[in-house]
Amino acid sequence: MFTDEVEITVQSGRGGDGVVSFRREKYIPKGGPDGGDGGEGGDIVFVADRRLRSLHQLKIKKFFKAENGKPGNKKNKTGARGKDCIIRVPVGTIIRDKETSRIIGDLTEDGQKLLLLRGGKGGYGNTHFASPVNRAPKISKPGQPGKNAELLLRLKMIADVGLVGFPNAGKSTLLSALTRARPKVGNYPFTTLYPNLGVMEFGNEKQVVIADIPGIIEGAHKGHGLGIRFLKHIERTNIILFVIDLSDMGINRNRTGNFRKTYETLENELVSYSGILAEKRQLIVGTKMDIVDYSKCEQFLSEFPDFETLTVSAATGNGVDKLKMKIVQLLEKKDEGKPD
Ligand SMILES: Nc1nc2c(ncn2[C@@H]2O[C@H](COP(=O)(O)OP(=O)(O)OP(=O)(O)O)[C@@H](O)[C@H]2O)c(=O)[nH]1
Ligand SMILES: [Mg+2]
Repeated sequence: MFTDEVEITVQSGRGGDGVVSFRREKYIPKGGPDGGDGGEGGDIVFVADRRLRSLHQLKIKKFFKAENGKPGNKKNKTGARGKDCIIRVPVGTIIRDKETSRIIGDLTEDGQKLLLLRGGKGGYGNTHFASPVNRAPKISKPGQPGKNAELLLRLKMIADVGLVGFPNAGKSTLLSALTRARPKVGNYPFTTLYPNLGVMEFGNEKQVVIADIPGIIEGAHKGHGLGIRFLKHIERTNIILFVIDLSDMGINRNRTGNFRKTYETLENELVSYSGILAEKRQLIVGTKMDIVDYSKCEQFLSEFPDFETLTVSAATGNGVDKLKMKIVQLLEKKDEGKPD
C-alpha cells in the first residue's frame, strides 16, 4: 500500500524518579545518603531511510512512544536511560504540527535525523539534597514527564527527474529501461497507481533519481482520472520528462496524432496544479519508436523545434543511452534556467 499522508501521535519518555537511600556498611552505623538520580526518558527521533517508499507503516501504528527512564539506584547509581523511539520515514517526508501546520522538519537526505521531542529529565536522588544541616535527607524528586505531539506527515518524494505522460504512454517501461526499478507495466491505462522511484547509474559515480507517477489526463486538475494528487511527488524534481507515445495507441488515439497538442494538454495540467512545475526544465521524449515509421519520429521532432527532445524505444533500448546522457547534461546545467 502506498500512503503519502498520515497523522500520528508521538510521546517522549518520562524521566525516571530519583530515590531515597542510605549507605549501609559494616561497622558504619549511619551511612550518608546514596540515592541515585532517575534516568532520562527516551527521545522521539525521525530518520530518513531511502529504502522506504511510503508512510503506510506509520498509518497502521499511529501512536509512538519512547521508553521511560528507570528510577535511580542505591550507591548513587543513575537509573538507565529510556530507549529512544526511532521513527523511520522515506526521504522527502515533511513533518508538521497538526494543529498549526507549522513545518517542524523536512527530511530530504538519506540518513538525516531529526530529534523531535526530548525525553523528560530524571529526578534527583536524595544525595543531591544533603547539606551540613541535613545530612540525612529523605527527599528525592520525581522524573519530568515526557512530551506529546500530534503530527501530520506528508511525503513529497525527492527525485532529479519526474516522468509525466498520458496513461499507457510508456513511462514505467522507460523507468525500467533507465534504472533497475521494475514497476508494473501493462497495455492498459492506469497500470501505475502510485509513484515509483528508480536510480539511474551514469558512469561510475553519477546517480540520478527518477520518479514515475500515474498517468495524467485532460481535466486531471478537476479530478479526472487519478487526478493530480501525485503531482506533489514531482514538485521537487529538477527536470520534468514528458513521455509521449509516438504510436499514439493509448486512450488519446483519436484526439492526438498531434504530439504538440499532447504536450500542451499535459503542460496545462501541471501548470493548473502549481506554478512551481511551470518553472522546471523540460525534456520531451517520444517513445515506442520501434513500432512506428521513421517519418513519425521526424514529425515529432519537427513539432518541438524549440525544446530539448529525443526519440527512444524503451522496449529495444534504442536511444536510451543518449537519453541518459541528455538527462545528465541537463542536470548539470540546471541552474542556467529553462529553455523557452
Ligand atoms: N513496442 C513498445 N512498446 C512499449 C514501449 N514502451 C512501453 N510499451 C508498451 O506500452 C504499454 C504501456 O506501457 P507502460 O510502461 O505501462 O505505460 P505507462 O505510461 O507507465 O502507463 P500507466 O502507468 O498506465 O500510466 C505496455 O504494453 C508496454 O509494453 C516501447 O518502447 N516499445
Ligand atoms: Mg506506469
